[in-house]
Amino acid sequence: MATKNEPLVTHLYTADPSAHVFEGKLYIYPSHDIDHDGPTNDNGDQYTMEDYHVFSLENPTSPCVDHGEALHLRDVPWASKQMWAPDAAYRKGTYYLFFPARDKEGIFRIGVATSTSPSGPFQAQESYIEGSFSIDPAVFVDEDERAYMYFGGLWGGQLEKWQDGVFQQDAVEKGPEEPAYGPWAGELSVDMLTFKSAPQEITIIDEEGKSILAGDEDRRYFEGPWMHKYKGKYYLSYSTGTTHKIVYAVSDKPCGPFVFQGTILNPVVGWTTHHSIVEFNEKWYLFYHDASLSGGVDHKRSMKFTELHYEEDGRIRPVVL
Ligand code: FUB
Repeated sequence: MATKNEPLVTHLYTADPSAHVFEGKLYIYPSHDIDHDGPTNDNGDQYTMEDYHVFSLENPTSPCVDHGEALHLRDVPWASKQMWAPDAAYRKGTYYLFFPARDKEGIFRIGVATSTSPSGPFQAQESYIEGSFSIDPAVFVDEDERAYMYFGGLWGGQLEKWQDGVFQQDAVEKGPEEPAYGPWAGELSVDMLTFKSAPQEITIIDEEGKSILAGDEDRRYFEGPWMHKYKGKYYLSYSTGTTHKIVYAVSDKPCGPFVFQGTILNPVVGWTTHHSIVEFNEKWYLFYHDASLSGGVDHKRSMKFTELHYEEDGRIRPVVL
């Protein structure tokens, strides 16, 4: 059993935990970090992951169970390397594992694999989702059963290279006074394997209705989107990357525009920060990672969780670890 701010497991390095309640249990879909001595850079070459394990908790005080390898790179026909932050969803008897990886040309795409069990094993589709790009898929199924995928990450995640709808290796990054890059969102078809319509970029604005700017590194989107709904409002939370925070913005609609609210989690040990938010038995939990177990090695991270609280007005109380 993990205690507050302790790794959920210590036999593997795990990161980017996406938590869901399936079949009455908490299931966690993290990245599986690999130990190596290769290069570390802004392109994210240090994140060399090759497979996914699925984990579960009967409840927040029970031991974390490792269900073993659920999908390996060798079984994904279109992918070449770097299986980064995944997510999972359920619809009509099938579990879907969504995951980013580089294709054979080195371009990040988002794929999907299916299983009849939340713990896998998952069977990958022949190709990535048509029209997908970049990293960090987060799939949200709304109360009306419509499913949306949120995705995108700067730098190693290549988001800034897709601004004209095609991959441009030499795309010029936006200046600090320009509106920031947003995450993208696309509604999924009922088969959960394709986009129903082309994904669109999401706008994040401040309380005066002005766009958050690219130079506003304490508030602008970097990577790791997550969507949840609380009292009828849509909460988009994400990592600010270079300032290492988890922050959030709120909207009345699933695809925004979203109004920036504040910080959920201040910087943790390690460069990246990545989270998910889930309700279980009428309590809310933040799943996150840090690199404390490895002594601060950025690509050797451990998933953790803590309870999350809302204020009366719907604001999220910043987490104190
Ligand atoms: O785990 C690899 C990458 O690091 C993820 O895709 C990002 O969100 C960051 O956590």
